Amino acid sequence: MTTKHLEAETADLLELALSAARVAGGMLLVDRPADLGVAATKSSPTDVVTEMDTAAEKLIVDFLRARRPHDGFLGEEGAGEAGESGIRWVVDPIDGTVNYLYGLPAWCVSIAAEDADGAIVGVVEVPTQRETFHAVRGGGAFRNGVAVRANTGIPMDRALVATGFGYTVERRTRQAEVVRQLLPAVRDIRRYGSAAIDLCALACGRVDAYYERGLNPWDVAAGGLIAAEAGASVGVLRVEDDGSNLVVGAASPLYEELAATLEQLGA
Ligand code: LIP
Repeated sequence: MTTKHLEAETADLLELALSAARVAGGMLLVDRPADLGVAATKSSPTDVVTEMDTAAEKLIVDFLRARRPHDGFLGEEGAGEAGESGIRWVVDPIDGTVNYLYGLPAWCVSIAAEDADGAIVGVVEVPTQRETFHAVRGGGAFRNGVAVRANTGIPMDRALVATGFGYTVERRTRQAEVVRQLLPAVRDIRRYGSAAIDLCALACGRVDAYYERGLNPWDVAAGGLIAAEAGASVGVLRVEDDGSNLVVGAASPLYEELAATLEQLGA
């Protein structure tokens, strides 16, 4: 493929990702039952969220498949197809599900297109904040169309660090211990509840660093590219026996310092 063709295809992928994220985000915002949080205290709240999650993923996958029938798919709600075009869409219809359930604003739609070298396009749509983050590999990162950069030159004891916790008791017990030891060494910790939004916050300087163990590919595919294109180093460290890895992001040299500290703490 010539460079021109490649650029045209990337632009096409970006347009599709932006459109799909906008449509799904709008649907999730408008169709969220007003009493969803109240339902949480009643019978089966998670089912309503799962229904919304599944509907949004179907909307995204149907939209993309209609336009690019030969691509592969990997989605949190089960989409999984190898495809034959060399492009795979990695979709998280709602990242920040618990926030969505409770009516908190930090949830998003995350869509990435990957080729053999990783993410080529990433879009994170945050409907409640009217924010769209996007990046194209080698082309920078943007918030509502305006270029963003990660903070640089932040020493660790001044760093605002975002993190997240897994769902199992074992994992979060260990994560709590790591936070206990890390907290005195940094400015403060933030836990928004959406890995994709954390990575976008890193990209636009709302936090200085981010780390979390045990993320799934759809949590990190789009946000990871956006943070990296904003100048942050984003690394996947310490794969453990259970297959879980530790994602760390920050601009250098904070990245190296934080990664070494997390390593020391057994994060
Ligand atoms: C969640 C993340 C959150 C993380 C959880 C979970 P979900 O994704 O974005 O930040 O701490 O482990 O993966 O379940 O809302 O799609």
